Amino acid sequence: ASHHLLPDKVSDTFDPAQWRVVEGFGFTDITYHRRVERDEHGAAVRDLPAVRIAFDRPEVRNAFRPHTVDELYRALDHARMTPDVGAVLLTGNGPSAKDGGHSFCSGGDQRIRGRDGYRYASGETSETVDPAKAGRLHILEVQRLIRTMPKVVIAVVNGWAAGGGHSLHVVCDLTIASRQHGKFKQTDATVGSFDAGYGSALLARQVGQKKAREIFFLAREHSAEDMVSAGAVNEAVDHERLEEVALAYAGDIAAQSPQAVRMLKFAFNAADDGLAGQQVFAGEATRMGYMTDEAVEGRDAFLQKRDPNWADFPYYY
Ligand code: S0N
Repeated sequence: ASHHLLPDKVSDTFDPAQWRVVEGFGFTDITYHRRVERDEHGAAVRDLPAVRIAFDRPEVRNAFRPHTVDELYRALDHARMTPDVGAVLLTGNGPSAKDGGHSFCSGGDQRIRGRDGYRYASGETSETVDPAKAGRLHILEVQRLIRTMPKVVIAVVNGWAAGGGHSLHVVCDLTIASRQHGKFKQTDATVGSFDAGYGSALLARQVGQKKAREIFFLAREHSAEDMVSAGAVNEAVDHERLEEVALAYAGDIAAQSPQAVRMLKFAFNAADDGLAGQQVFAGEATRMGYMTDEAVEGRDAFLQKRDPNWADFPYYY
């Protein structure tokens, strides 16, 4: 019945008519929506193959605390395992009720970070923070999930992408950004942090070594249009059209073969991901191999306790 109701308008870029809440999670730090088609009465009649996952802490520029990262991982993993979802929009809610600031994500919540982080804890307290999690950069697990999930993840940069938020956009398959509010600033070095993995090395693949080093070493602000020119952002669009354009991307992706998109994503990753990239690509190749008569013969021969007969299977096609 709740599918007949429009969800709350969680962000200025969010069109409630396009979405339903994905129920059953009780998220506090993120929102999770599934795209729907509605009939003329506004009732959701069909799920469409896109989801929207958004940071929902606009008062701290959508910084993530450990609990936020846990929720983000669960939503992404749910999207990964939902067979009829082909694209994930990752974005930030807002603007901030406090000062009107727009943000995609400003990285790790600096009040709860690493050694002695509880001194500054706010929102999450020394009682509620799991010390093991505060000391652990499990946002890197989220990066790996985005990188290896067999779906296209689109960063929809509606405001600041800073620090670890900048790195999240870098690891996404595609990025579109608000022309008016999308801002990019790699502040890791400013706060004594350093994403020495995808956040830096993959950025250098996208924009070149000199530009990537400039982005990190100078920690300057870059506009959406600058980042399009640099090669790190696919498109800068007017803020009020951000979701519409993101959904058009998701729609075009849904028109392609899921298997082909997945193999292409893993192929694009493979060269930079070493053996881990080969393993992900090879896993899909093996899954396809299992569907051939040849692999079925190998399995059946084992189960029937006989020698396999490869006579029907050529060495060269
Ligand atoms: C994003 C920036 C540039 C926006 O500037 P603007 O618009 O002037 O807003 P502010 O007034 O600065 O901010 C508004 C309010 O939001 C709070 N706030 C902003 N960002 C954070 C944050 N990351 N953590 C906590 N609070 C944040 C401000 O304090 C302000 O609050 P009030 O109104 O109460 O004063 C600008 O805000 C900015 O530069 N932000 C910091 C960006 C940053 O350095 N991020 C961290 C970089 N490093 C990482 O992300 C690596 C991962 C990581 O840190 C981590 C993650 C999990 C576990 C551990 C770690 C770890 O490193 O140890």
